[in-house]
Amino acid sequence: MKLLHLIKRYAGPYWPLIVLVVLFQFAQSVLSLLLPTINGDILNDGVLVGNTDVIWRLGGWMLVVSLLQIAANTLAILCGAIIAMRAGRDMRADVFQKASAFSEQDMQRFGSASLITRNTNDVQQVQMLILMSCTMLMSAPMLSIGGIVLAIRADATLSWIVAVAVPVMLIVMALIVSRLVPIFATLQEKVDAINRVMREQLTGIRVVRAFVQEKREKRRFDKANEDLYSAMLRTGNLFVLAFPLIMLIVEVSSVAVIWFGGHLVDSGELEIGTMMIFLQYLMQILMGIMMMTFMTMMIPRAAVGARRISEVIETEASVARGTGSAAPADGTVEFEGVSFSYPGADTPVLEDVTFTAHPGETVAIIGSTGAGKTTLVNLIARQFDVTAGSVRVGGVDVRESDTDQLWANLGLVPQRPYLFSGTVASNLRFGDENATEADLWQALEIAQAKGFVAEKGLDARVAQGGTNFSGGQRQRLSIARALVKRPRVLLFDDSFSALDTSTDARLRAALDAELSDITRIVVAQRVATVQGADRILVIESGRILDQGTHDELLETSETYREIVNSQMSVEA
Ligand code: M5T
Ligand code: MG
Repeated sequence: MKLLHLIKRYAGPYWPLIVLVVLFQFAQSVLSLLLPTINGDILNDGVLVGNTDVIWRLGGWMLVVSLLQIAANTLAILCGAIIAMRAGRDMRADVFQKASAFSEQDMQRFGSASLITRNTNDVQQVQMLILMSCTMLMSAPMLSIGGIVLAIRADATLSWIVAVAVPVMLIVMALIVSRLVPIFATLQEKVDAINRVMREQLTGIRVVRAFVQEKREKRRFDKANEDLYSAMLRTGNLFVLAFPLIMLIVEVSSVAVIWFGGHLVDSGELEIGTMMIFLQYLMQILMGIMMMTFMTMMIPRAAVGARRISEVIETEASVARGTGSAAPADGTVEFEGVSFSYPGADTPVLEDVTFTAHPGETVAIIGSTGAGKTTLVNLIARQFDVTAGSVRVGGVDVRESDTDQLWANLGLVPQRPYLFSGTVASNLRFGDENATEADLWQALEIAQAKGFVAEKGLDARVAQGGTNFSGGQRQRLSIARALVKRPRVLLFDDSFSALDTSTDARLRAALDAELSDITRIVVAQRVATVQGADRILVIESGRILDQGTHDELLETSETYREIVNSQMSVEA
């Protein structure tokens, strides 16, 4: 079972603490079982009356045993808490690390909301179970079984009460557990649903407002919320029912002991102390059963959590990290007969793409929406693996090169630039932690971002996703971030689209002047952006239709001429 496996894996390393927990639980149970006997002996001892010496001695003895029992219990809980918290910490670290390595495809499979629930709520369930086990996995059965044995030994004539109370308790508990388990099993998914809806709405809040869809979205959230509410309410109802039932069984059986025991005491067949011993053991037995029940109830919820955690931990990221040790020798990017289809799709997005970009060259890619430009760029960064052919960077197939080395050589400016919460400087230093302020300013200058950053300073706050910057500012910051890295290959995926034409032109001029030895691959929609490139690839439906310089293409390529004409007429 996944749960056991997970507990073994994450609590296992703390085995010295587990040994301590077992010892403390054992000590605590033995001491608890000892108490009623001492207690009863005091009552049975006729000499007690008026004999202060004996009272002090036996009373003191009881006090010592109780204190020892409390100490053992406290230590067991303390060690248990340490084990559980550490196991939880380690689990979260592993889930985070796994999720960070996930490719786009894996992310889509789990969904980010679910990954977050898995790493918080699910881990918490397993952690709780570990904690509960550490406090009572051993003491609960010891108390009930030891209690039964000692109660029977104390007085066989009252034992039939145990024989009735224990099965009744077991049946009631079994009924409650059997009702709770199915509800518990679905709780996690409902928490997931809440997170998913809330996350989506917060991300898309502007769209929701602009389209006046707040009511609809609210209904969607209410439904998920209502779902969780009613499931929680049902568990609550069962608990409310459980406690009075348990108390009823406990009280009725103590009344029975006193009633029947009282008669026996009356007729001189039973000593009053023995009756008290019996009564206290009966309580311990019932308490033990109750504790075991609560543990049993935790198991299904924790098991669901464990399954969901294991799914993440056991998933091999679909694009494995390169195993090879080869590092790219230079900035050459080569595509050789590359075809690619997205997993699960039947039509290829790229077909038989072949081209080479040498260090210092600018290769531009132009083509209509959905032509496969982003896909092509992502293949260089090995976000996906090619279906056929090969992609080589610096002469090494990307699948055979060391992934960290590969990425260290690439500076990617994604189509949708993402900035992290922090400051402008902390975002730029993603490229190189040790970059000096002068380096940062230089990069900002090339990226034409110096103007607006200078106003706010390098320590200007950046909101999550960079939402407090305009689209064009974000693009330029993410260009600067790639430049700080000083890579051998720069990949611009439509990175100039949000810039006005004059900023675009200045940016390209600065890039040409400063980065003459760097390979540049520029995806663009605007002819002006690609015009000066050493080679322009015109792609359509994943195929390279034509390639050449601007002037050559004007001569040879029908499609390129159409693109040029369409943009001329718009601008004219
Ligand atoms: C090309 C499909 C998409 C399109 C084709 C990124 C991505 C794309 N596709 C997927 O199925 N899954 C994905 O994760 O691939 O898409 P593209 O490469 O993004 O095209 P583009 O960059 O040329 O387009 P644009 O709009 O950025 O100019 O059919 O469905
Ligand atoms: Mg794109």
